[in-house]
Amino acid sequence: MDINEIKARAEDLRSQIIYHNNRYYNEDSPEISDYEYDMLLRELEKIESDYPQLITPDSPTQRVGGEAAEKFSPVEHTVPMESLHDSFSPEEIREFDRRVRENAGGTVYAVEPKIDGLSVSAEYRNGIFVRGSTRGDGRVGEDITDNLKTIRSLPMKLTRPIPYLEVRGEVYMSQESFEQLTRRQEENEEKTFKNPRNAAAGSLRQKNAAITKERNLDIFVFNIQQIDGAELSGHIQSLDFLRELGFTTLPFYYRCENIDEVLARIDEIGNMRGELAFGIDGAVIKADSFDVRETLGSTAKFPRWAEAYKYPPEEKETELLDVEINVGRTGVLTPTAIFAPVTLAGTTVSRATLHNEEFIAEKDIRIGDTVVLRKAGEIIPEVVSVVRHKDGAQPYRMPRVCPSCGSPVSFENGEAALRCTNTECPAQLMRHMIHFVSRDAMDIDGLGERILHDMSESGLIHSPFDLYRLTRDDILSLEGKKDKSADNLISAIEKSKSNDLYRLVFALGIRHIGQRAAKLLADRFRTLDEIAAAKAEDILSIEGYGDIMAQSAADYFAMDSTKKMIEEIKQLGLNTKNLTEKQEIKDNPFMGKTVVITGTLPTYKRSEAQEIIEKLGGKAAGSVSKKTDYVLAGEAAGSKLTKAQQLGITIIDEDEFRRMIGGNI
Ligand code: 0OX
Repeated sequence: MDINEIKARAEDLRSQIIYHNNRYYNEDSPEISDYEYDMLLRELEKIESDYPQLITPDSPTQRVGGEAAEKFSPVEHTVPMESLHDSFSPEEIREFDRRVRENAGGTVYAVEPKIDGLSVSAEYRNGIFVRGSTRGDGRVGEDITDNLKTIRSLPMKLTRPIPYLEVRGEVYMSQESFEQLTRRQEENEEKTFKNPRNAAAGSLRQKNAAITKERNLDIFVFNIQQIDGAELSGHIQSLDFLRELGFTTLPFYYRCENIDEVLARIDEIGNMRGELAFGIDGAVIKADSFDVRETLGSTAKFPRWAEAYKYPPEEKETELLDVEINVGRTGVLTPTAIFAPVTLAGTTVSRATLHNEEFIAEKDIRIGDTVVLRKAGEIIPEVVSVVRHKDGAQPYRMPRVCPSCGSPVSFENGEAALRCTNTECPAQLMRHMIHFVSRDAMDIDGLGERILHDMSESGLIHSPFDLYRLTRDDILSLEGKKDKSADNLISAIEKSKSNDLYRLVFALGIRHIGQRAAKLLADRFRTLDEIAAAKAEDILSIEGYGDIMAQSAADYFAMDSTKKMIEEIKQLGLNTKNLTEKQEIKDNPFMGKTVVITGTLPTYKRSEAQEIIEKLGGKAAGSVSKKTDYVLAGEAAGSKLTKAQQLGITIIDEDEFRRMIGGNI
């Protein structure tokens, strides 16, 4: 390559890296594996080190990592939260050791797993947790105190009132919590996270800490950043000390006398991958002695006393035996690859989703192919590529009829997914039934997939509401059902009639309406009839609702079949009211009034002001019309304010708003 080609390659790498940085740090939705990303960065670093004249000030190699986002207030790190330099081979680790010995003499090393999560800082005064922040770019992070408070494994009070302590740890989501979250998101047709790390990132940087809490995050603490009130001389000693204070430190770490021991431990940790309850993306090797660390110091970006070792993702070849098509609750046909079983990252893999027809065509996947499999984020198996086609194998095409009911299938609204067009499709009914009775929905005990299947086969149920018409004899007519279990089932079904409204709304299985969205609907409109009468714009004014969700809910309730179903629900005696009491409210200027909030208020967040208006019996709407009573306007209020002025609507600012609330809140 001549210098112009090299320059062009560097530019190409830079733009790829910047793009993937954004997908990773800001959108929590990476497109390539960490390993592939590391390889891009490596190649760029190599070019820049061979041709320093090609380094640009905005090159991603010149920055430490993610930039602090604007959602949260900034926290300056007094002690920088440095990142680790990556090694990809034992030779590089030996080089690291050589540099350490040359500059600081011999040292004991600690080798530990590199947890695949997010680095955070937690500060304590007199033993009490006072502030938490993300790493950000290493110098300035984001204040996530409230979010960290929801993590049960982070102590809020230490066993000793150390005057001041700042620790660093890695927040992560366990494999189990990730799988649970993914299952829930899939059931609700919500976007899923690619891997536990992204799920942890997306959950931690939530403005609403209640969401963080639901996500079950955990933390391993691995470093003391600052301390007043204790003297420590080495890493392993400080981990022991942190444990005594009540922290969950790294689950294992090894003391190594020399580099051969270090490499053996790195191998050992590598072999554990896939069997651990948490994801790791490498191992970390650290000089143990704090004196040695001080002697070595840091470069502009990394400490010289620590090094990360990154394992390549495990990949295996196997044969694609078949493609199975499943029909989901909303009729989506999903292709699943069935492989000759292989062991990958500790578990046997024989299935992987092929997503949709587009994915299959892009990789030209055919039955009989030899394919490369790997586990994305160490967990979810995915087809990386096709190695070779079997002789005579034909391109795979998704069926054009539903494999369950034989009805035609079609692509809707330019989506990649194929859907069965038959609303009465038995496979859809099954998925719908399973969702309806599930724990987060109507929570009916004793109705597993098997019995629902039997009920459907014997014609006892054609819709979820047929459950409420079942008699004891109906249930006894099913194979293997005894008196007692029939009684239990009848009473579980009966009990579910008095569920709170949001459960019923969620159970309906409206596209894009998950449990949280269902709860918001029930809280806002209070009865099923009111929800059904709401217009898309009323629904859109609910904080947390976007266009697609609001339109989906409005379309669903506008259907004649839904209207009929609501009558049926009432006839069957299911509760259709929100059972959570609204607070008793005194008469006040917002009672029964419609208020539109626009612009940025000086102190209230929009959601807070909205909540207050609703608590006072008012309605917060999304757009200004003649029916609007007040417009609460803050800074940079735009077209809504102009429209309100044109319509002569009373405009109030935050001060006026506070006066109007008076002693009510
Ligand atoms: C981890 C992890 C991350 C301390 C100073 C530079 C890096 N993800 O598990 N970082 C560090 O060390 C810091 N150790 C770890 N185990």
